[in-house]
Amino acid sequence: MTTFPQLFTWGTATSSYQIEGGWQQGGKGLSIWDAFTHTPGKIIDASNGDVTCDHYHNYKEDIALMAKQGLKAYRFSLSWPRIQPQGHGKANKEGIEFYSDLIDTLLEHDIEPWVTLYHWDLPITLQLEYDGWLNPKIADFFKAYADICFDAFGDRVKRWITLNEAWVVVMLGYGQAVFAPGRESKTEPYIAAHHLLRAHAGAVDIYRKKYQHKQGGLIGITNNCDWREPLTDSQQDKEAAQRALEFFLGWFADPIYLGAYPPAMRERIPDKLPRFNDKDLNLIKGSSDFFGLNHYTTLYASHAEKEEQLDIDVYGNGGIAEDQYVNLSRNDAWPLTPMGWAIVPWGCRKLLHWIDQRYDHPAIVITENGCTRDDKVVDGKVDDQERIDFVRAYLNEIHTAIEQGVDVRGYFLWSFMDNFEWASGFTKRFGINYVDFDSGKRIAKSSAKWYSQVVKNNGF
Ligand code: PNW
Repeated sequence: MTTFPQLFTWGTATSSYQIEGGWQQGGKGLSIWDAFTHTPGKIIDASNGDVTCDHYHNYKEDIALMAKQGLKAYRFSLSWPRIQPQGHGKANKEGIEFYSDLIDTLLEHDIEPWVTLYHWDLPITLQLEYDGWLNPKIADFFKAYADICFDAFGDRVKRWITLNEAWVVVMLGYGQAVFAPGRESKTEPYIAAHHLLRAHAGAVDIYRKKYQHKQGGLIGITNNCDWREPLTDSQQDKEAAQRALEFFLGWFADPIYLGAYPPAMRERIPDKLPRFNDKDLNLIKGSSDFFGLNHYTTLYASHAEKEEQLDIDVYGNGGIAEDQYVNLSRNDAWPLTPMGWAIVPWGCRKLLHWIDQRYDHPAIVITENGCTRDDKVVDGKVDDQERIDFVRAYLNEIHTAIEQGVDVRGYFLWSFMDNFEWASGFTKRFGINYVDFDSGKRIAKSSAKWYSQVVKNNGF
């Protein structure tokens, strides 16, 4: 049997917009995702998160299911417009009560809450009045919002994540227009990224100054990154893969762990990259107590010599290709999930080593990993072997990395239950608990049972 370290955290994850519903209830304001989904043409199946899993009304039942499955930790996010309907100003009492009850219910079931402050549902007022993440002022708004949350929940919440996947926010939201707020630009992602980093650091600062010493929790950021494997052994391709990783994860992790944007970015796009002032940099450097990582897939990287050689948009998740001079590709032998994401478990191990070396052996928490499969319900059950195989293979590689000395402290499976998968709507199902969206019923699937065994045995 493969066993994980004694204090390893096992859990599952969700986010507010994807599961809550109750979009106009309890005094909640609107978010950019409410507006985006209600705009015809933005979501594949024209669906939205108005109701989704209706977790807002069923959270007690959902938490009871978690407990039944032996889950020890649950990562979820707070809806900023549920807490501050206008994005600034007074907190909404009903919103605070909702999350307060949810947290109490988790603790009653001995489940540790891991709370993300921002998983993409920006109050729409901040978009309309201030241009969202493009405005430097957003950092102050985020800090004030974070302060409300630490004050209201920090007596019981000991694990905080400021931002989920700043890379997705800026690349898909401000670069490629596929996520809210739906902007398409070659320069705005760098500006939005800059203010996301400043906002993160401001929230961490207030936690450390006002709360951490008395509440005793930890705070960090979660970034996402695929692995980039050099296409060939050539020096040029190796450098291309390194460059691609610096433009992906280094963009957000280098300022926090090394105090500057990565060398590849500073060399190639000095004029596009905003500069930190000393005050910002002081706050950003060292602003994460753990290294939150979401990891899903791997691509090859190869060097492009000139612009004409760039294969732009073939694999649209590489950042701004013209800035990197990197081409991405796939091995035909790699199996694909229905999302089109390649299943390459060893890429996860290599990425963990890359992080370990570059950032001097940080404590890493895998805050998301998982896959979507074409599940079918037969007689109230789902034969979910493909997802079990996926998770087992990735966990094996993570375990190998731990044996080789990488400090991995936890694993959160995405996702606790099927939910609204952003631009894919309800056409993709990541959850280990099947949700019948017509009746709102949850069906525990085979992988849910298997994963709970892993959790119980602290190994597999
Ligand atoms: C993450 N990409 O999103 C999010 O944190 C979850 O909310 C989401 O449901 C999950 O992964 C599955 O998609 C991502 O294009 C979205 O590289 C897109 C990308 C990566 C992560």
